[in-house]
Amino acid sequence: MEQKNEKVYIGLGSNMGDRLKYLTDAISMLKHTEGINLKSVSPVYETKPVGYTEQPNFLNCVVEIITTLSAHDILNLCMRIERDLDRKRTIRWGPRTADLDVLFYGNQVIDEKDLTIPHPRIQERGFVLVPLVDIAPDFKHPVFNKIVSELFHQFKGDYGNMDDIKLFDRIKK
Ligand code: X6L
Ligand code: MG
Ligand code: MG
Repeated sequence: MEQKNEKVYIGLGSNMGDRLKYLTDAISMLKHTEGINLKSVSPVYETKPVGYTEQPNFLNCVVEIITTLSAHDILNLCMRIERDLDRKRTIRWGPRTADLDVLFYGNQVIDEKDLTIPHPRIQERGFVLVPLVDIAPDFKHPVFNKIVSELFHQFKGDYGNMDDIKLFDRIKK
């Protein structure tokens, strides 16, 4: 039987409590899931909040995994990890212990009511693009047909404020 492995990128964020521990625990939970092989963990950046700005700074990073799980399996797993890490959904775009967003699922384009892949805002968010460039500069966005380093170059011209993002730490794989 055919067993497909997909390269998947997940963006992680935290801006409550022990932010680095929440990111580390989320990555550990991904890594210990059957059907997931953790390939790469980007550096962790401290970033100014975007969207709803009256909240604490975030820590953000991106991981690459190889997986036999479906896109929906990955989405459900990310939501379960958020719940296990005590994420409460009160204010939209408000503070959270752990946020896991599926950025890419291989080169697949998925547009369903509960799941849009690639994540529709990758190209506008420094806190996603900067760590993504670190681990996947040559990965091609399947909608824009541009590689991540090109999206980042464009971001700096269109939206970017590189003062809003600073290298913070590293998490061991
Ligand atoms: C107008 C209206 C312009 C809304 C932008 C941007 C909304 C980003 C939500 C927006 C708008 C978001 C993080 C964050 C959030 C994070 C940092 C979001 C969802 N998550 N800021 N803000 N890191 N630095 O992970 O991304 S809320
Ligand atoms: Mg998010
Ligand atoms: Mg999210």
